[in-house]
Amino acid sequence: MEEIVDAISRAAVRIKRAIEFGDTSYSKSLNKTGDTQLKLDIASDLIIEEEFKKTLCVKAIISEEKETAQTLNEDGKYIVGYDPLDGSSLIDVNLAVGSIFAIYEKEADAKFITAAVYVVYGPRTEMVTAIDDVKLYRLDESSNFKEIKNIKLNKKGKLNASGGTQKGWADYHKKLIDDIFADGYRLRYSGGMVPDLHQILLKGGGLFSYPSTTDAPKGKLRLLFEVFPFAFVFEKAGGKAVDGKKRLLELEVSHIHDTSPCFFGSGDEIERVLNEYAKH
Ligand code: P6P
Repeated sequence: MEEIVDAISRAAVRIKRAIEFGDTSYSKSLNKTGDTQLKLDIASDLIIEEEFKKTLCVKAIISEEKETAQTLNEDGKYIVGYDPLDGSSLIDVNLAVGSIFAIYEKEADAKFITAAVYVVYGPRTEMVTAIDDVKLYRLDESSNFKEIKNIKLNKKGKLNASGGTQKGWADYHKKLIDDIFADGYRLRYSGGMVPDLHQILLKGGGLFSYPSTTDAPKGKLRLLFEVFPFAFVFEKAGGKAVDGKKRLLELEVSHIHDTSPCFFGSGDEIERVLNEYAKH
């Protein structure tokens, strides 16, 4: 596992430089989910592939930017699902973006996830690893990630990151979100999953939601390389992660680009979600 974190650290340093000084224009190609790819999406994906190719314990990789899985080292133990540059469309307005990694043994499935790592490219470059516990690292002036602290969620938080097109929300979802704001929670939503969830983890808790909507009935966020890794991080940090009815880490995957409605948060906030959604 240390080899994988080292590979991600090397890739993160290279991707940080590509974001700061690279070509931020759009390419002519689309990814599997139909998003037009930034040249940076493609460059970041290539950087990560190159670093994992040197990491013999990585058997295969599944990238959000590619249609199918790729075998790298036949005798490897792990399969890594990753989103190389999540929220990349925010780069041209200079907002934080991130890379997300789920590490699976045997096969890419929630029941075989053994670790999760994400990197936030913001005013500072930070990395969070969830293996046995959740640790925060920060890139220092010599481009090394230094351990800062362990991350633990409080039982209840103050932030509410309410995603998804609001005109497409179910009435009961709108009631849930309005009730949370009526209790004094603060809206914190940038449109970047990584910084939005990072903020909730570091500010002690709250709720991030990307529900089923009329325009995205199965939600928008991808199971293998966005939802499962953050569900693993939140549960290891003492929080919970559900689809409205059940644990996200109990969901089955039928296609590598499957999505799901998702809620990540502190225990109290997730209980509110489950109570409201149980009525429908
Ligand atoms: P919306 C970025 O495109 C992303 O995949 C996640 O990073 C983010 O949480 C979500 O989409 C934002 O979606 O519909 O609010 O723009």
